[in-house]
Amino acid sequence: MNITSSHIEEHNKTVKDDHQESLDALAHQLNKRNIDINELVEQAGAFQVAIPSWALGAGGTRFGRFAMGGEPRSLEEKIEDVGLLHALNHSSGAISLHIPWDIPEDTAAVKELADKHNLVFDAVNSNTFQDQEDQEHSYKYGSLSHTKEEVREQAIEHNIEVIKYGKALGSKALTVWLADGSNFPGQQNFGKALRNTEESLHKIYDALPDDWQVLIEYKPYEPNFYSMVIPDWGTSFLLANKLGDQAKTLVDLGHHLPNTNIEQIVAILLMEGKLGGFHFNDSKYGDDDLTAGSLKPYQLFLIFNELIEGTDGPEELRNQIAWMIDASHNVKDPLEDLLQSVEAIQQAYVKALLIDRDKLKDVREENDPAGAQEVLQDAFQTDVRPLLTEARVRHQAAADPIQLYRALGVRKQLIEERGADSVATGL
Ligand code: PSV
Ligand code: MN
Ligand code: MN
Repeated sequence: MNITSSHIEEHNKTVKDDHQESLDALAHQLNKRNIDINELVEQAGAFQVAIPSWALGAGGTRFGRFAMGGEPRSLEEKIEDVGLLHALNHSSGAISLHIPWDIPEDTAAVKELADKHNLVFDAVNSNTFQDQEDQEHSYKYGSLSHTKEEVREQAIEHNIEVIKYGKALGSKALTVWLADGSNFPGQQNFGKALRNTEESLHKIYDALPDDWQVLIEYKPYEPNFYSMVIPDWGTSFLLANKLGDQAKTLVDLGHHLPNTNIEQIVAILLMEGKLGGFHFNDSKYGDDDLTAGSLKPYQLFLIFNELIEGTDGPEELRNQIAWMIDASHNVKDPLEDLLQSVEAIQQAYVKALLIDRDKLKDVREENDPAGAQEVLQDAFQTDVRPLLTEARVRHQAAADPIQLYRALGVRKQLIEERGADSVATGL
């Protein structure tokens, strides 16, 4: 399945007049606020969010998985799927791989295929939360934190191998998410488990190329429901500080207890130069159940407000942080879902760029909380969709990606090519 430039042009022609009308109205509105719409269109068009290789199939829950057909059966097909997304929205120009789910047999060929789709490789992810067939020691009771040295060594070796794959593909970061923890009180010595993790991470850190980063994720619960070895940002931050400048914290929006003030965490990590990456998703009950921005778009906006506040400009912000989606759903077409996620993230980003920073500074100085809310709402309530459409059109992508995806019957064609019962590899 290929989306060609004529598919795009045809589609864009059909929405051209309507789009122009909405864009002019928005430009007029922004002009009155002394905001140049073209500059924002440029910023929006430059924003890229990496797609995780594990989000391209129907994820399922522990109660079942309902394959949707046409799911990618190999790493090559996963790259093709991300290529489709990028052709449609021009903002999904990177893919994040999970090893060993996505072992590139021939790295040069895989890189060439990605190049063909204008994709680069974002952070590579290790997997020490599952046992593989040919594995000597089990991770049932942990990996980098394990009580037994031989298990820790095996997990360290795996991470070093993941770095090697990433190097060959041009990645610049390793993301470590540990499932390590305990299920019952008394099962684990908390201090010892953390110390073991720190020592193991040190060995991985020593194998890191100079221009790489290691991103440490945290998660308060699951798969262990009593304790996790890296449960929160404080523990991740602690480890990142002990390791050195190349180690940073990764914030996954789904990895917080209810009502956590994530934007404040973001602000503090940024201030300390330790915010390395993001995993975007949304959630009502836990982890990555919902599409980014589908439930709490205001929270997403507040997070971007802190991101912009804490960096020296949009370009610096874009380059400083690894942006990625981390989601897995049971019933949506994952490609449609990912298009929606990227759009929601871009909306939050652009709306945060609209905030009148001088005014915000003034009302804060004057201790005027109502004034601060007015400033934020002025930006948040602006409908920036025409601006994002314009960014896509200017980059020869689809004015309305989902509309074109459906009009072209992409899923139907993928089912014809790959079969109605094809299930994504990995997971
Ligand atoms: C498990 O919670 C998880 O969703 C983490 O967020 C990781 O980033 C992801 O899986 C892939 O390992
Ligand atoms: Mn994650
Ligand atoms: Mn997660």
